[in-house]
Formats: sequence, structure tokens, C-alpha cells
Amino acid sequence: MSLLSGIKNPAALKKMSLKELELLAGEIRQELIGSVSRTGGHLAANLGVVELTLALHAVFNLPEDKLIWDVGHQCYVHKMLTGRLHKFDSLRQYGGLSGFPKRAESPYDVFNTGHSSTSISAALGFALARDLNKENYHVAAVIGDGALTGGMAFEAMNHAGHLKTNLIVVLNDNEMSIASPVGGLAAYLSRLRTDPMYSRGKEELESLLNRVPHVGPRVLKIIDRLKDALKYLVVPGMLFEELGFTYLGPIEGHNIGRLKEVLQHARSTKGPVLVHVVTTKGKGYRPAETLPEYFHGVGSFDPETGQVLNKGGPPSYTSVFGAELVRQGEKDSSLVAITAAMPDGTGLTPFARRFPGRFYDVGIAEQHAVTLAAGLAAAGLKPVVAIYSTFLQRCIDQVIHDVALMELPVVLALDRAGVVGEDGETHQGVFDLALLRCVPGMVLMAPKDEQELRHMLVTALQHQGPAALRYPRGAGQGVPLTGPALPLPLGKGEVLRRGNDAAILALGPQVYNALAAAEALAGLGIDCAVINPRFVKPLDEDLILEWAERTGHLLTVEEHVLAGGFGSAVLELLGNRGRENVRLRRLGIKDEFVPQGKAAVVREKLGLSAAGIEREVLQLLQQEERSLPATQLSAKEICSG
Ligand SMILES: Cc1ncc(C[n+]2csc(CCOP(=O)(O)OP(=O)(O)O)c2C)c(N)n1
Repeated sequence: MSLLSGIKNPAALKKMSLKELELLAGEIRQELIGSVSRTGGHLAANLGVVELTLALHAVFNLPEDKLIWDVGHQCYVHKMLTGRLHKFDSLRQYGGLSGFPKRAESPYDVFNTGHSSTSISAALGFALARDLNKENYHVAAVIGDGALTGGMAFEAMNHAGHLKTNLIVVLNDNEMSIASPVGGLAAYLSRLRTDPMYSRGKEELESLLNRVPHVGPRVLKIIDRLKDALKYLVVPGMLFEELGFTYLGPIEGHNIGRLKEVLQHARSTKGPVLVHVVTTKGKGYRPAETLPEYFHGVGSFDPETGQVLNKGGPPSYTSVFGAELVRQGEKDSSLVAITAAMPDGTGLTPFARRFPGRFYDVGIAEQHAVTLAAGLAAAGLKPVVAIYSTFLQRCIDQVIHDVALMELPVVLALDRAGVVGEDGETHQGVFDLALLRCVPGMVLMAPKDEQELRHMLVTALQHQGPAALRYPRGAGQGVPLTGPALPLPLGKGEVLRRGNDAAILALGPQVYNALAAAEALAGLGIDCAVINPRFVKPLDEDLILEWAERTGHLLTVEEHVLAGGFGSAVLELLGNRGRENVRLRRLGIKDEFVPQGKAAVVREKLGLSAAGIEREVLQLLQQEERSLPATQLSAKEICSG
């Protein structure tokens, strides 16, 4: 039996010798490579934290002590050691093991994560609750050098340093975010890692100061001041020390013995401590060490070669967006592009290569990205912020306060809008319409396919105010990408199919499911119109009212929560215009979080498929008239599901 399969809970690690822990690390790496090669997932980050996770579990008493993983994509080893090894074949699948920490899954996962830079705030919350409840446990946050570029991490450290409570922050520094890390902080960490003066300095200073004989209080005070002055010269981690943390490190992050020693030391240190651990992303698997960015989040691959399986098919929305942005950048020298640590994920790498001077990767700093764009726009440039829908949630105030209030022409290119698949609840892009629709002056679009995305990008670029376009993750529809991208008339939808029994208003690529559903319904003798609204704001009111009148039955379809989305906008329109005789059904996401799983599986479960739309139309047409309470909106609307 392998060492790994014998571990039922992490207490077993405390009894293991260093040799056994090292053997275990090897087994874990094999298991990680094997299972992620089948399911896909965040391989490189997990390979990098094998020894760190073993040392953390060996030193702390989980789950009494609390361990919080920032972003959480590096929690696989932690899951293997906490009774979930046997579930790894279901990793990231529908109903399976989550790829992120989840309280509902295990008492060892004390805080859900997925978005970056939250761990220190949450850990401080645990530490303060412990103090208030007069409990006695340790709290540790593990945060990467990438996640540390998020402002929240510094807000939390600033507060923790002020409060001086016991709290351990483990900085997992692998010199990588998804891409290369950004800015002065990265340069600072690099100096800490590499400058022998920094790494030797602290121990030497401590031993020197310990040799100073104890004398009267006046002299002691002078010595204290001298210590402080000396610290500035030689103590590493001064930035963290200044924030009120005791800095320990840098430590070789693949040396379990050394890690255990330093973590023990951190455990017995009073006040906030930062343990700086240096690791290699992708450690122990050559393809991932060579291409850590590629193996950050990867689909299934051949473990022997590292070759990714099942590639091919139409170009992704992301890549079509990226290519069109380069074309527009050629025409307009005022166009600048911004990403928050996702140059590849958002398709901006070709733009960055072509126009390095007009491209900004700001680190994991979405709020800054949007206000930076506002500043650039106020000064006459044309910024495009390419951002995942889910991460836009971070910067709604910046959109309202810094962009929309001044009517600044900032383009928000919202990638991964709708169902995202295996990353699950934390990453679904299903709130953006509700968050943006209420912002005065905002133009909101959703292309039905990758060709329309090109047109919408140009529409947004030519608009003299804020505009957002939302498009999904993954492959486009495979439509021809011919001709120049041309601006679309603002607030105008298009009729794709005419019919008299009902009109389906389907947003984004759901248009294609609507067309397939209409085809199937035609076989049943039901004659459906299909409309591509294109704009959620401004809404094509005339078109929608015309088809409401013509058919008397409307179905809206969107990959978005029903509350505040596109269907809500249509419902408001019918209500405002007193169209009591129109029946409306809205298909979208009910008031619940959307789980992980293959996107097609999840869409099917949500009814966001051709078959689902067909069912909805049948129900819409079969619905009996019912009298509504006077307080209800005038349109006779019944939510789907
Ligand atoms: C708010 C937010 N923005 C972007 C991301 C996407 N993201 C996931 S992991 C990651 C890089 C994290 O780098 P680091 O903290 O150094 O961890 P590593 O993967 O290198 O171990 C990014 C940008 C995110 N999860 N949350």
C-alpha cells in the first residue's frame, strides 16, 4: 500500500519521519499529475506546494487550527491529505470534488475561495473571533506572490499589523502569477530571494544583538533605538516588518525539514508573522516547470508528454476578440488595453506583443484596472479593459464612480460571461448584466457569435461613453470571420426567424439554441420567431413590443441570473408600457449559485439548451390565464423553473 493511500487524516503526518514525508511528496506528485491529466485542473500551482502543504499539516493541528488558501486553486494536496483522495477522479466534474476549498465539503476547508487576495482578511476575521471567544488556536493564510498584488491583501496586512493579534501569513513565492508577476512588489520579493545580504542579515543581526549585555533602562532604550536603526539597514522583509509583521525567510519551499522548523517558529511567535517561502511552480514535472503559465489551469493532457488532448474546433471568442483588438489598434493609436493579471486568458497577448507601449498588465488589481482606464479615458485615450465577468464583480464602484459618472469612453470586454464550467460557483459569469444594467449611460451588448463580437467591439470603441460586451468562454460557433468589423446601430436587435405563435428573445449564443428549438417546434406545428436582441441596454423597445403584440407570447433566454438580467429588462418594459395581455416566460438562472461541471452538462441542467428552450415555449403556450394580485406587475410573467 502506498503511504498516501494510508493517510486517513493529516494527524498521521505528525508521526512520519522526514524520509517518509519526502517519499510521500513523490507519491503526491504522481497522483496530481495522473488525476489532473484526466480531469484537467490547476496543476502547476499544486505541484509547487506539495512540501509546503505537508509541512503545514505536520506542524498545525487541523481542523482546530485554521488554514485558509488564497484563490484556493492550490488546495489539491490539502484535499488529498484530508480524506478526499478517493474522490479525485471526480475533481471539477458535476457533483464531484471542487477544485477550490469548500466548507460544505470538509471541516478542513474553513473558508471558500476562488477569487484572489481574500485570505488575509478572512484569516484575520478568524483570529479576532478566536480572541473574542477566548479560544486558543492558530490561524494561517497561504497567499501567492501573485495574489499579494491584490489591494485587499495589503488592506488586511495593514489592519493585522495594527491589531497585533497572532496570525500567520505564508507567502508562497514562486515568481509567477498566472503570467509573470507585476511591478515593484515582484522586484522587491526578487531582491529578498536573491540578495545574500538580505537573507543572511537577519540571523546575524539577531545573534549580534543577543550578545549585547543587559544594562540599565536608559541604555536599553538607546539600544532599542539602535536596533531599529540597524534593522532598516540589514533586516530582510522590511516592508512587512513596517506593516507590523515579523518576517521569517526566505525559506527553500521544497525542503520539508526546514519548512517544519520555520513554521514551528512562526507558531510560537507573538503577533502577525509573515513566512516567506520560495517554491517552483510546476515542481517535479518537467512540462509544467517549463511552461508554468500553460499548466496553471489545463484541460486533460497526456501525462507522458504534457500534450493537451482534444484541441481543435472553431477559434474561441477570446482569440477572435484579441485578433480584432490588434486590428483596431493598428487603426487607432489612442487605443490602449488593460488586463488584471490575465494577458493570455483575456486574449490580450497578441496586442501586448504588437503594441507593448499601449498594453498594461496591472497585476491582480481589477479595481485599479478600471480606475486606471478611467484616468486614461479622461486624458483622451481609448482604454479597453479585458476582464472576466466574474472578476468585474470586484470593481463595480469603480465602474459607477470613476467611469460612468463622468461618461468616460471605457470599453469593458467581459470574457467568460455565462456558464464557465469546471471552475464552478466562484467563477460563473452570471451577474454582470444585473450589476451593469442599473448604471446610467452604460451600453450593454452580447454577441450571438464570434463574428458579431467583432462588430460589437467596434461599436463599443466608437461609442462616446462607457460600453460593455459580454461573451462566453470557449469555442465560437464556427461562423465565417469575413469582412471588416463594422459598428452596429445602437440599441437595435435583429429578427432571425419570423413566426406568429411566440417570439424567443435569446441573448448571446443562446440564439443558436433558440433557432434549433424553433426548428423542432415547427415540426410540432408551432411557429416561433427568434430575435437576437444584441443590446440589453439600450433595449430595442420598439422591436420587442412589436413582437409582443404580434405573437402575444414572449420567451427570454439568457445565461445570467433572472434577477436583474435581460428578461427582467423585458418584464420592466412590458410593465411600464401596460402590456397586460402579453405572456412572458423568462429562462435563465434561478436565485441560486451555479455549480461546477462541464459547461454543456451545466447548461443542460439549467435548461439553457435547445431542448430546454423548446420545453419553455411549450409551457408558455400551454399556460392557463390566471388572475394576478393587484400588486403584481402587469405583464403576466412566470419565472422559469
Ligand atoms: C480577483 C481575481 N482575479 C484574477 C484571478 C485569476 N487567477 C487565479 S490564480 C491567479 C494567479 C495567482 O498567482 P499566485 O497567487 O502567485 O499563485 P500561484 O498560482 O502562482 O501559486 C490568477 C490571476 C482570480 N482568481 N481572482
